[in-house]
Amino acid sequence: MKKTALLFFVIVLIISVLISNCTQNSTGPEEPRNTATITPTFSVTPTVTVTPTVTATPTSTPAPGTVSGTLSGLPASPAPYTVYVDTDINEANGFITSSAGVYNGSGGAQAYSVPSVPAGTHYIYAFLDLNSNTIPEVGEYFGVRGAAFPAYPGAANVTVNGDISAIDITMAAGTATAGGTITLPGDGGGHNYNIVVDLDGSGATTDDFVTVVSGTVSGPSLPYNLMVPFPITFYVYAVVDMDNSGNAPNTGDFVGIYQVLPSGNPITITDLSITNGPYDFTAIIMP
Ligand SMILES: [Ca+2]
Ligand SMILES: [Ca+2]
Ligand SMILES: [Ca+2]
Ligand SMILES: [Ca+2]
Repeated sequence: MKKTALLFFVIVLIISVLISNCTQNSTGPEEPRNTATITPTFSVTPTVTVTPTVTATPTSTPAPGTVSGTLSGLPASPAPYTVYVDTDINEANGFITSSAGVYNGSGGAQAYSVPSVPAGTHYIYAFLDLNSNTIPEVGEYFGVRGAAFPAYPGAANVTVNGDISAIDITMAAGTATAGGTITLPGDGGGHNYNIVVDLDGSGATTDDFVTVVSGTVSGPSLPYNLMVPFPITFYVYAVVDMDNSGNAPNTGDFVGIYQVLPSGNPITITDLSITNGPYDFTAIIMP
């Protein structure tokens, strides 16, 4: 064998031995394997069943209707009457609806009917205007459903849901519910005066007059009594027409308002069984 071949043989032998050792190592005792148990994690989502809540829908809504009844306690005098439906007991600040007619003066009672009253709970009140001037005055007749004047109900008490009948109202003659004396700046004798119960204290707005008392002055002072048929807040003022020019005040007329010029103080009455006051004040000569 040549030297080169011998060397090759030796190298092959060494490599064979090395490979043999490596094989033995790889086939030696196995190392313990990781035996940890892998537990799968499952997320269980609860199944919630939602049951829809069904709310019963009302099948009817409140309906407007006709309110009818009888006014009783009326005097033996023919006169126009008006029945009001309102959110309060105060015709002068507006009302929901009304119905007017004429009482013929017999029997002391009058049937009434107010059509197309909106659904809801309302006050119902009536006025008999003996002198047909549309102004409430002492001796004229008033009534509110649920109480007899001077009493009145503390809350609206007539509920409308369709036609409603037998809403009877007891009427009674109104008395003076407020009064006082106006001191004039001179003798106004023989001149006409107007004393106004007004919601806002301004004669520029006349649709909020509650009542007006008119007459002729007889001296330097002017006592007055008023029929305020409602438990309300109002202003009182007076004009004496010193130049006989008419109702509108002008320079030289006597003017005044309870209690101080120019704005006055409001008056609130709640007891209609007495003459509230005295609400005295002093007038001046209009500049
Ligand atoms: Ca009103
Ligand atoms: Ca009247
Ligand atoms: Ca006014
Ligand atoms: Ca005048």
